[in-house]
Amino acid sequence: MGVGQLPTTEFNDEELDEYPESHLGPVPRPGSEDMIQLLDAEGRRHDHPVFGAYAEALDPERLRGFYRDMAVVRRFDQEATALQRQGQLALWVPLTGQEAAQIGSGHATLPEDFIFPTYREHGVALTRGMDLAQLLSLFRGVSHGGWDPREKNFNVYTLVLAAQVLHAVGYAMGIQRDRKAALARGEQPEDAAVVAYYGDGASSEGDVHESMVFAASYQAPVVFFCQNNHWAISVPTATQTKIPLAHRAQGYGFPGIRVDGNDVLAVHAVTQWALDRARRGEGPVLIEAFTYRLGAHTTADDPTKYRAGSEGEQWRPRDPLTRLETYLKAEGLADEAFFADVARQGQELADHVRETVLALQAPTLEEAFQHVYAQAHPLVQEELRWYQEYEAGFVTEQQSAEG
Ligand SMILES: Cc1ncc(C[n+]2csc(CCOP(=O)(O)OP(=O)(O)O)c2C)c(N)n1
Ligand SMILES: [Mg+2]
Repeated sequence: MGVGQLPTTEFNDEELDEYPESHLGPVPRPGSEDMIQLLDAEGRRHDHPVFGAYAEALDPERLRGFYRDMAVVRRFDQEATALQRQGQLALWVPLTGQEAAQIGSGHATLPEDFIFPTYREHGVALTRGMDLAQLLSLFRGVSHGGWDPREKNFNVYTLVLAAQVLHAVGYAMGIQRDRKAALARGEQPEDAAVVAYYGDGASSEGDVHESMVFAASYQAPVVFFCQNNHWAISVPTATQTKIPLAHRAQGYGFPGIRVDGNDVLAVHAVTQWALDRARRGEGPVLIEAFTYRLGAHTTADDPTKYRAGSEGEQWRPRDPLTRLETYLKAEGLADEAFFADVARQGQELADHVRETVLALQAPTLEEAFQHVYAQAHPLVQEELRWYQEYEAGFVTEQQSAEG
């Protein structure tokens, strides 16, 4: 195959017309032509027959809140990257470019919903009210998880691609069964739903297929939120799929929507629509958030080795923060004092994160063996004893100094 024939991210819209209408559900045909967008790259608002109302319902305070969170999490991302470069973290996974996809979807969730993130969902963590300093204990290597998933209904980060998608569907099926049991007892349970985050690369994992089959079969209250940031480390999305990822939902029999992932209003609207639907018991939805990873895959990666700089230049004008800033200013919804305050809040968070991370203590040997099982396990205890004896066999610095 010559270089000219290499796959691209362009799709043939004529072929898409062959998809049967009945499989699409009550939403506009997904695809490159029909990507949902409510705020374009120039900061202009657009209406939409289904999703426009969700954006209309947002008051100026919430719009400013979306901007603030996107800006603050970007500042957090810079600080974490700096901490890694200064040797304080083993690794960092930057989110820059994906703020709208994360802040928009995260703000569509309710406290009772349960979130299954990958390793990059720092923006979603912020919307859940997490202390972002907690995220860094994992990347400093002082914790196996970093936080209690039950505190904010935000699962621990999962580095095994797509594993959390299975967990999410299992959890959603659990919600269904608990709900049924509660109703049988005459109680009125909360209508909670689940969001499973994963990437374009992870979409190729068999786990995602199995998850979608189960979710469809049991009408599980789950939203599959795929952030298509165009790269799986060095592999472009075009290698993972020959059709828009959102179209895969048709094969499972539930709606798939492609949304402009850099448009926080559209992402919020589409996710809220999908979550409402899931909470009503109408089953899963797949959302493909079309976005772009502006930075490296991780701090261990050098994207200049595999992608052209011109690609980033194409995406920079589509920056999720710029378009909302333009809109807020044009509509007179935010003044300079607001933007200065956002910058101050970002700096405050960065200072807090730095201070907290530098003070993090390494776990004791005993702590490192905890939480393998819910209850104490004889094999783990035996391994701990062996390790303690092994460690005790070393000469300490003090003994060595004393000769
Ligand atoms: C099961 C599994 N296979 C391979 C890897 C190595 N790996 C880590 S991240 C990554 C790319 C993931 O790309 P994508 O799903 O698009 O998410 P993104 O990193 O772009 O957010 C790979 C291959 C892994 N962590 N787990
Ligand atoms: Mg990706």
